[in-house]
Amino acid sequence: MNAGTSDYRDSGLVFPEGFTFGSATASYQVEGAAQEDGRTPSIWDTFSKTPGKVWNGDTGDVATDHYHRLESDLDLMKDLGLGAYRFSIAWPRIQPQPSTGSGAGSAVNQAGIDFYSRLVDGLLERGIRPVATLYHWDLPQYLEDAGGWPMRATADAFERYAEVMGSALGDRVHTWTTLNEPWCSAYLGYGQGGHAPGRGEPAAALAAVHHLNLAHGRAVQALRATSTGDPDYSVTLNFHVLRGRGDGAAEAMRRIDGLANRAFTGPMLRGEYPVDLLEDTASVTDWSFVEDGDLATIAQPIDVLGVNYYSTATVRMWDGVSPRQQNDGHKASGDGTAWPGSDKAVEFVQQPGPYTAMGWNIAPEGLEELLLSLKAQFPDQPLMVTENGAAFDDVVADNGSVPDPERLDYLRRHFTAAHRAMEQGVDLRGYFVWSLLDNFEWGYGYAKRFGIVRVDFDSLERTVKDSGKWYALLAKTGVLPE
Ligand code: IFM
Repeated sequence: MNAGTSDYRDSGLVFPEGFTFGSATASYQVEGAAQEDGRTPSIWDTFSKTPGKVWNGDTGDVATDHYHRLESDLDLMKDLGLGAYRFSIAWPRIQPQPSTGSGAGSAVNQAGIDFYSRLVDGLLERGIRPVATLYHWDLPQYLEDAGGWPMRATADAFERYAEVMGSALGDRVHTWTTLNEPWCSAYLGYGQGGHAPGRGEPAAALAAVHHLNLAHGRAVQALRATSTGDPDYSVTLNFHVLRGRGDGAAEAMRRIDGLANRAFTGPMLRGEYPVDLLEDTASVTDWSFVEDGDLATIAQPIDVLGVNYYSTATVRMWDGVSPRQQNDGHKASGDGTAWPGSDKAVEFVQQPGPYTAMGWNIAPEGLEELLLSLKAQFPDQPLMVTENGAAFDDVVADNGSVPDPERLDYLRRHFTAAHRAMEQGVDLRGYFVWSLLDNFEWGYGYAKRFGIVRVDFDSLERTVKDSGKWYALLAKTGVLPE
């Protein structure tokens, strides 16, 4: 027992009865079977097959082959003692073709529904709660061809998709999550261009922000109307925990907090866009895509707010002369910016280490700080850590085991941070480790491994890493292991 050390390396901490220990994945990152059972391309199929967009030309065509290994992956989750599994649904498996224009929306692909129905049933049979995300970035390509998230019609289509999923699985899903990290979808997809669909259009990125927010609100309404069970409703945001440097540090932090965090929490949890965000972006857009009634639609009550946290970011006002630093943790691509309206004002400076294999700094205190800050801002909103984890370059030992002490240490320190926040009154309901499996890490392909279970991408064989064994002990006992 080593409670209370300043480096967050505690053990013996007891998590409350009912605390959810889970793990997470996402459809395009693990499923494979990209052309099977009626699925059509998503923007990530198109993007990953565009030369130069993803390291090594990797694609999600096979990924971890989870689609075909469903039963054994479910058994693996049970062996790990998971209380919940957070997965996402591939929209192009459910509605593979554009609407015929009849007004009824796209035809539903029963094979797609059947796959997720088998997944949900398999989880329930094993005593694992299904936490289903509707959108983890795999937009049907036909919707992007019609303009994508900058278009209001995409939010309309999302509402119809949510109705389909609520009707199909709303009797059994424990928690519905509308969107995963809309920040990435909007700013990396349409502003910076390092994510699909790879567009570098700052005004389109802000329109995408709004239509993703609108899609969230519409989807909560649609899921509520169609789910016959008693699911919880949520959304997952990737919060930016900021540090400031130099003169004007507070201004730099305010600007980035507005774009990264409050652009989503404002409408979703307060029913308004922050005035300073509208001012900061006035040279990029007039926000005329926000229509009467949208904000009320977006601000649907949710049962739990999903929090993804990996590291902090350090910003300062750019002097306009020195080479502008862009260490915001996201693989740059082209001339686009993830920070419309502030790209000429703020720079992201290199942070102190240590770092993970992504180059992200390890800062467990940032998680404690984030959870406390969310409690201060939204006192009645229960929270769930829906992603936390680390990529490291794992080495397989001669005996076939995968010792990954750095990942284990990372997890220990972040669980300690979460526990400390709970001791200070944060209503944290659970924690999902990213990720269950090594998988397709977007622009980095298969080069970055986040799994607590190793996947050999030749044989597709799974091996539980030491961090996975450690996590299984935590999940089964509720006590932070030695
Ligand atoms: O792999 C991603 C995931 O899809 C979304 N959140 C961050 C993870 C690590 O980059």
